[in-house]
Amino acid sequence: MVERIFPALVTPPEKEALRFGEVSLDYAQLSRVAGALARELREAAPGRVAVWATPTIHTSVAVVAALLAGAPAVPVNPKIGERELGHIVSDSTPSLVLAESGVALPPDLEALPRKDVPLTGQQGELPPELDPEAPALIVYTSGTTGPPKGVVLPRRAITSTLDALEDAWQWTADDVLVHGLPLFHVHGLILGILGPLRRGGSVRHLGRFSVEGAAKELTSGATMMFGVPTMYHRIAGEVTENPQLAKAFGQARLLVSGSAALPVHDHQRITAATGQQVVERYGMSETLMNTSVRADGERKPGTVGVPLGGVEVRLVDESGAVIEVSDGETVGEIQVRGPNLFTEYLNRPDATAEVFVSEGVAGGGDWFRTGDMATRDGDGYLRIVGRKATDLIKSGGYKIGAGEIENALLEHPGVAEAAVTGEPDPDLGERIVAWIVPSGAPPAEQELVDHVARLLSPHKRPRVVRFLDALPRNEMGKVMKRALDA
Ligand code: MCA
Ligand code: AMP
Repeated sequence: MVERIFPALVTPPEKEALRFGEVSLDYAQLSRVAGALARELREAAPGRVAVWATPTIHTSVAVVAALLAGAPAVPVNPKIGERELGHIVSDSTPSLVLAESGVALPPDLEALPRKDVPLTGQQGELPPELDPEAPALIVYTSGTTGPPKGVVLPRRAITSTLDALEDAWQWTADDVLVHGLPLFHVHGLILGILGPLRRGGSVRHLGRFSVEGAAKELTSGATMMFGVPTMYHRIAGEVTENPQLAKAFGQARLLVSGSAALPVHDHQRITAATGQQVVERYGMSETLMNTSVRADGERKPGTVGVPLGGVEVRLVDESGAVIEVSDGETVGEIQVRGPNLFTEYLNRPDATAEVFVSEGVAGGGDWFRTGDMATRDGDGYLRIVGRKATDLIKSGGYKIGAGEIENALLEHPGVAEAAVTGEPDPDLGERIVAWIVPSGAPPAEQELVDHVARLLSPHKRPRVVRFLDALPRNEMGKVMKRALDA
């Protein structure tokens, strides 16, 4: 028999599973409601289902039900713009959309059959567990050019990554997680919701992240927090000023940061004020989690720890040769292999073939090229030092491709040419800068910002707009982005 993704839904423990503000479900209630919805989804034989992924309990129930039913779920950012949504719907062709009742949907989703997500349901049999290779989730992620790609995640990637984290973080059913992450990406959804449910533990979601909100939960039973570096940067600022808050974060069993690098200065400020040493882990939509500082291991700020159980990690140099030394200095691209990996980019065999290699050459093989550059020290700890692609920007923990923003900007009538870069930002890690050659009188900055937010997503909007007479180009006509940054 295949092992279940959520054993706790079969024999529900008497405890809270999910809490979002005033609304909560215990395991017996979640088993009934998600089980009933799963049976409906199976009867409708729907193929893929879109989930309107607001930060609510409804989204969690919808995704759990889709997993129980075996319907691959496509979580959609509820602030998504029209261009990006159009792409996701036409690429993933969901047969229906799951959403909280009464919530208005944009036209591309309104056009699909809709099923409201209930919070009560009849007791019944849970559907049988599926093939571990079957697709569970399709998560959209940005590349350097073109629209986002759908990362197809099989069921075994989810279970293997969550079980490796159980080991690395000594994560148990007694843990109560708090976070305020969005539920349309791996971090907030797979680690932050499915993680506690697989352990038979609890999660309290803040709806929207705030330092005070997280502190309040940590003083009333929460044991762990997950966040992106922007959140920890804000925590570092506040705990330094406020001893009450410092005490609250000091009580946590484990504070975990990921999705981007947490600067050593923020690590140090948090440790000085709270006594906590934040644990960093490194992952990607395509690979789920690869490495982590272990709860029982040495904490080395500025590193992302050691490979997780079952995950093979290697560093590869420019020529494709595997780097054998562990000197903390030699830089190579991180490549990974293991059960945590995705199966493919939806409808993109070309893009899938490009990222898998065997012995350094693209086109097949089972090693995934992350594009992240790192060193490895004598204890096997990785330190991420950069990224191969300059056209990928990490802002607030979101990965954003420069190309998709440039294309959106070029759709504005006031823009003749556009180039997008990332610039260091103390709060967001990197901020998006738009360099614009106007087609006539320069449009208002805010108009361009709103234009990108409306077409793509608010988190992809430029935070700075700079107007130029011409973009610096090389003899081939290619924009020299490094000259812009200078
Ligand atoms: C602002 N807003 C706008 C506009 N300007 N809306 C429309 N048009 C505009 N022009 C709205 C926003 O929608 C938002 O609404 C509010 O103003 C503030 O937005 P923003 O400025 O973006 O907030 P922020 O302060 O920059 O947010 C910081 C944040 C956020 C909370 C840290 O960046 C965040 O949640 N990051 C998490 C990213 C993440 O989960 N990444 C994981 C990827 P409202 O106020 O209603 O919200 S998975 C991954 O990376 C891998 C697997 C891994 O390793 O984890
Ligand atoms: P995404 O494609 O949104 O899943 O983002 C994955 C990328 O986030 C990785 O390729 C890394 O560049 C970055 N990332 C995730 N976790 C960390 C971390 N702890 N430190 C540095 N970068 C990270």
